[in-house]
Amino acid sequence: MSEDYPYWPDEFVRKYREAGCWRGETFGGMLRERAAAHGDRSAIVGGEERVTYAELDLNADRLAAGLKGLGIRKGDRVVVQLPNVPVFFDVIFALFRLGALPVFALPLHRRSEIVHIASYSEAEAYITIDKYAGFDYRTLASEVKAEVPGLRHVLVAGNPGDHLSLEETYAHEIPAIRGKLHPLQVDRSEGQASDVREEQPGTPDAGPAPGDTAFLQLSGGSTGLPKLIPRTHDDYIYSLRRSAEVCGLDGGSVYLAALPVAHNFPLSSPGALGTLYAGGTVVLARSGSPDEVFPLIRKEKCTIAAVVPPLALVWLEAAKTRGETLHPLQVLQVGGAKFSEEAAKRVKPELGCTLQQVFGMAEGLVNYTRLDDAESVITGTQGRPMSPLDEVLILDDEDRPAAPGTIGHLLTRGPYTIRGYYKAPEHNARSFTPDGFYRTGDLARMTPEGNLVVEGRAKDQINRGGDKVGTEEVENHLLAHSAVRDAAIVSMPDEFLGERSCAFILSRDPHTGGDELRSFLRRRGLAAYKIPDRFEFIDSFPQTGVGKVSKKELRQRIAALLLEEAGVKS
Ligand code: OOB
Repeated sequence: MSEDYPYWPDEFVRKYREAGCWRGETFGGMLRERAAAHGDRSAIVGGEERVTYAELDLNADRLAAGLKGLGIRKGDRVVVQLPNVPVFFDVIFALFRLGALPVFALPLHRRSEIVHIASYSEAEAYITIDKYAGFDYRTLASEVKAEVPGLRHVLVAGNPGDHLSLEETYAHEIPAIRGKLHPLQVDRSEGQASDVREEQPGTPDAGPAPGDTAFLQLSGGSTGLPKLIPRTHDDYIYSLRRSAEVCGLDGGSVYLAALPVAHNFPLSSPGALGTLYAGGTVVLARSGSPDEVFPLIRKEKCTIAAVVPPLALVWLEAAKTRGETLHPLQVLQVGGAKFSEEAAKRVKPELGCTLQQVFGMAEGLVNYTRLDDAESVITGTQGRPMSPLDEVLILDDEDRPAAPGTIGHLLTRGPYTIRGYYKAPEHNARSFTPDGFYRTGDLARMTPEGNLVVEGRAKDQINRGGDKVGTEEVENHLLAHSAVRDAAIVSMPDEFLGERSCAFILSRDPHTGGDELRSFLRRRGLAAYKIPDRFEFIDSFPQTGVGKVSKKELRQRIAALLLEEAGVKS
């Protein structure tokens, strides 16, 4: 395994295989098997489109053949920035079959983020859509292409403008490959099953092996720029299978994707991919708006949906105003950020479905409250690890075990938690212990029954209702402004989003205000959710004992100011 993609040591590989976590499956093989078992069943529903398993399987082959024709090969990275449209699944399964790696971007990402991930991953191609939610991705793609010379192809779903048409890339004929893909063929050289495609007799064109990296996810970021998270077929498929079990999914399940499907939560917890693994149907919503989602739940008879806490609040308010429940929805998953206990208690009586709290991370570990847990566990905790092989530690500041039940740093290791970020050895040395535990940066405590309660965060990140903002990334952008001598971004409490961001600025120029800095960040192509919600101009930063900026004190300052302002208003 290349050093760019840190992998588990042999003893753990053996352990996870022997325990039956890693079964040698690949995504290409998984889809082929599902299409063979129930080809006529709906796999994806989006707008007026309904795609069966057999169609998805065929589309993936046709697109894989077309992408191969463009020169995209096993191991190549391809930035995928698509919203909740059925073609997202054609694209990712086509890339999985080729063994090329989707690098998942979110629809809200803009030039700064896409340029960063395309250059960091040395991507060959960028696949996006023409327009969506009022934004023209073709213009963004042109800007990105101009800044990232290595990017050879831009493919656009819909009207491609100056770029390549994604639709026209699908091969009309699949060169003698259908029926010849053996989903679980044993690759004797490595003793693992692999996804082998024989294109011409005698010229085997091997797909990825189960231990290969399947894709790269973006981390929330804390220090420096966001890192890329390499997930293998083996580890991710295990997380899907186990998530589907914990969430009781089967062939009759209908999953409503109201969050952007490229994010790890709606993708895999159990998300769209877990639903496909279980043979169910994925219904794609364009937004989380109750006007769209409530009728869609009824029409498609959705059984499970996933939201972030602010969206849960919107749904609760809308249900109250309309005098409706979410019937026939059975399970509402809430995760990505802390869900307040008061709001959690309202879900069952007001929405008529079971709440499941989900505390996960793109790096791996996912905790769920179980559907049959006591109500106090469901509303008062963030659940427990999904796998019996997940190892969880709660440590004090000196890396010693914290006293039982007290708050400490959460670390984890397990069969679907990465051992390191892609191409980031220095960062990995800080984010992982020598024996491979990932330092989540979360502060948590464990209840006597073994459930986790998230109590805060040690990492320098802001969780804006589930959208993660690495403060250093934004501070560096601000430092590029001539009027900014120094910048420190901290979270401030917010009733709706949980947290918003406040930038404290040491200014060189009293005439430069928040509006100018806001539009400066926008011009630099930063995603809107990363732009500070508030700017405070001060003369000096409070310091810690060792002379670092005391973000703790800045947080206290802005919280006090907010209270004062609220007092003045009321
Ligand atoms: C999910 O993944 P990421 O990578 O966007 O963010 C992970 C971080 C966690 O380290 C934690 O700080 C926070 O998001 N978080 C929560 C939470 N769920 C995530 N904090 C409090 N309560 C929760 N329930 O956000 C993610 C990935 C898979 C499943 C669910 C969420």
